[in-house]
Amino acid sequence: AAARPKVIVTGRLPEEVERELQARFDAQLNTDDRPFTARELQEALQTADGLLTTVADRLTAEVLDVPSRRATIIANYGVGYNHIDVHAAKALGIAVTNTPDVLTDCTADLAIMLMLMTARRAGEGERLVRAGRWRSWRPTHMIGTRVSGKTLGIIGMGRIGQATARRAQHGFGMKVVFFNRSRLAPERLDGLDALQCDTVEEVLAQADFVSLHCPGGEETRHLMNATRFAAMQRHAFLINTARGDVVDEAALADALGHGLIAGAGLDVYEHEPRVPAALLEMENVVLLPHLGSATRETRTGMGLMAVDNLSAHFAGQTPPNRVV
Ligand code: 8YV
Repeated sequence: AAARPKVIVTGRLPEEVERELQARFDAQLNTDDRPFTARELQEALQTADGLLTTVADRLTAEVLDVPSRRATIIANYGVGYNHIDVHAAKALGIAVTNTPDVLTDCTADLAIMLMLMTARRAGEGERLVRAGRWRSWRPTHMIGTRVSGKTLGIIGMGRIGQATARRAQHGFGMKVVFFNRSRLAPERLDGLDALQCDTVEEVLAQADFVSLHCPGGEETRHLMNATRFAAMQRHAFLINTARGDVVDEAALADALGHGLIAGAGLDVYEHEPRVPAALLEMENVVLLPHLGSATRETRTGMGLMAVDNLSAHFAGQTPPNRVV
């Protein structure tokens, strides 16, 4: 029998996924769960037929363009792939795949959770109780902001943006306004009642909550900058479950510091796992460690999807979720 394709896995994955990888490939699992260095990624590209990578791996043009490369596919664990230079991969003839759809619901759930947490001061309240600083119930204690019936502004109306909008509209009776880089035909909204804006500014001017759902990378880098924060309503909140680089973190800290916006709920950061010190001090900011897809069900689904992409590629087919 022909040798099984060799696959190097850069992160620890759910058990079921690791079992499947071992069943189908000559899989080298990352048992100590430590992120790969650039050098280790290059060695992996030289010694394996395929890599299964995560958002923790920086696959720059320099890393990809390694001499005597053996790998012909990078199956990314995650829908976002701005950590992979896909233009370089394409030029080198390396296939790249991602894992859309399976994480849409859980990421949208998390966006809603951040919206509720910031508006209702959940993190702050929890810290207070745990610190033993809750003295008594008082009518004016820790007053938050009503979510139901407010206006949600979505930047990036793809799968996750729409799933978030649907939850907001059906669960909380919110009005939805949105901006998408290419204008969406009404039938693409699948019955969702949402007002499409021509500019980001139009969304910012109306929204009580602004939730980011666009991809990261050059095109959207610092889309939320000082000018855009100034264009938000002073009582509005920013929610980011997309990518850290969509937000200019220094400008965000500034806007929060000067009361230009009311608060922020963040799951992603410009330089993960680093979080700006200024944000750590602010009670009106909720900070999560990139948990959007972090449920047992979704993480397993993502893994099995990556495995299927690898299988199809090694069988000489176009992988179902090919990006390039
Ligand atoms: C993952 C994500 O946690 O899919 C994405 O784009 O950000 C998350 O689902 C991460 O990408 C894992 O590699």
